[in-house]
Amino acid sequence: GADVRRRAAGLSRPARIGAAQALKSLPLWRAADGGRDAIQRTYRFSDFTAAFGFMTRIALVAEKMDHHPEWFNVYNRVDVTLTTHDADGVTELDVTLAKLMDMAAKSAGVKED
Ligand code: H2B
Repeated sequence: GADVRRRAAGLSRPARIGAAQALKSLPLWRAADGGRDAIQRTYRFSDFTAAFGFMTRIALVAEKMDHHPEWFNVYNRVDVTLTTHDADGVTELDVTLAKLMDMAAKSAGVKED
């Protein structure tokens, strides 16, 4: 798994920083409700094609990072939850993925919040 690959590369597993710290650099994200250390954002696009195009681009990024979103799509809406399961909470990997998602969403014509 990721842990083994990261160890093989001489890297340690990412440390938990927590949602509050992560949110300092992610103005459009919020802390997950329900006592889980995770961050969430809902994206709305013009239609399903734009939403799924966004998801397709992010799927490739996530696979390369070996860091995967929890997400839920209905038509033009994508609800995203990010957390690092290996660290039992939010890490810099989630901040990095969130920023990449925000950039990809802009390219896909995300609607204003
Ligand atoms: N994604 C997320 N969000 N957190 C993880 O801890 C994680 C992951 N671990 N994707 C990876 C996969 C690991 O489970 C596999 C075995 O590489």
